[in-house]
Amino acid sequence: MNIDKLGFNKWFQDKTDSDKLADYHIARVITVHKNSYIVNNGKSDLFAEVSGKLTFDADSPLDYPAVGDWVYVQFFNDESFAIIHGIVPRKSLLARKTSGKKIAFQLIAANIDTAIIIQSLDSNYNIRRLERYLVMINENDIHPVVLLSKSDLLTPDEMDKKKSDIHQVMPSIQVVAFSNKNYSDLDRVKELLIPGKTYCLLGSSGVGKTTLLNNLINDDVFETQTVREKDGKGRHTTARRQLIIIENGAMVIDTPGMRELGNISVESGLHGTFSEIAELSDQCRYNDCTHTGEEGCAVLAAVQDGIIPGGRYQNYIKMNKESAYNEMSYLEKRQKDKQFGKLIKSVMKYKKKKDVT
Ligand SMILES: Nc1nc2c(ncn2[C@@H]2O[C@H](COP(=O)(O)OP(=O)(O)OP(=O)(O)O)[C@@H](O)[C@H]2O)c(=O)[nH]1
Ligand SMILES: [Mg+2]
Ligand SMILES: [Zn+2]
Repeated sequence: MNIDKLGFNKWFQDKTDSDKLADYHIARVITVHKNSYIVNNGKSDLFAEVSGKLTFDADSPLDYPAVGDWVYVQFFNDESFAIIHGIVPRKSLLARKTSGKKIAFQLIAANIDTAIIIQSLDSNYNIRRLERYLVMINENDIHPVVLLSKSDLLTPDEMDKKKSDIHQVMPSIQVVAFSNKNYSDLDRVKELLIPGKTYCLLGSSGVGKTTLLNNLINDDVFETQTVREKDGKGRHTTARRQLIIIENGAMVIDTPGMRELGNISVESGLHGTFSEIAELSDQCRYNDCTHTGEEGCAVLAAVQDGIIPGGRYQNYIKMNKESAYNEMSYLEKRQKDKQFGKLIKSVMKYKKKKDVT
């Protein structure tokens, strides 16, 4: 095998710094541990660490390698160990803003061609959550596909209803329902995976991402775990992101289920996912309409007429707000938080006073 088979195509060749190729080799990051990596150079897997200079120069988590990244490496000990010196420009990046005061990013994966969002057809199925995933993916210019797992739990009619509910709000998205248990339509899932392309499995803990991967490689290599009886939630079994090459030569990245998908929205992703709202806003009376109560708002009118489902509208407004908050500068945010802190303090004082009198 060589690195072309791992997906190193012309796009990356053109972006590679030829000076660096005099000193370094190219490899792909296939596993990210806490402070170390496993890379593959087209021949074998090697343990790797980043160079001191890379750490020193890094300003944010975005400057560190993610699973799927192409990196410049130096080999040691007969190609059994590697030092990562730099990252080849990324074609795409799945990252999300983490919640909390500081604006920080968590890298999910790099150089993904298609993101596979998995929801299971039990209590996990949720169109609003699907929209949130799509916003994250749209903003990163990655092709999305939806898989509905655990189809064995539903009748064909119930399943068709859930599929058509998705298509009602997202007409063009590809949706495939399948089962890891009785293998129904597993072939259709396999057909989605093209050799040389990179896929990333996304979805809540317990939906069956790792079980699917085990089915794709016909082996129980990776650990899975039953879902808690009480609330149907998974237990966060997969702890790290790793890239696996399946039989036909497609590459699949398994990820740990995300606890929450807050704070990820950015303008372009929102507009891509809620395109009918973006289009309607041209017809609002005011240019800066927030669609929350203005007169002559075309979006609100469409909600009232039932053209846009209420839940979808609420989700849009909520994500829009989060996006505005995230795009504030760090200082602005701190000020806002401070103001909020002051407000809390004065309320507490007031309460105390009241308690005393
Ligand atoms: N009935 C049914 N159960 C399934 C199906 N797919 C997965 N499961 C079960 O769901 C549980 C969770 O599966 P995992 O593959 O560990 O889920 P995961 O998405 O990898 O979860 P995390 O690693 O925690 O993110 C396991 O007990 C699986 O056997 C399916 O299609 N039908
Ligand atoms: Mg897993
Ligand atoms: Zn409006």
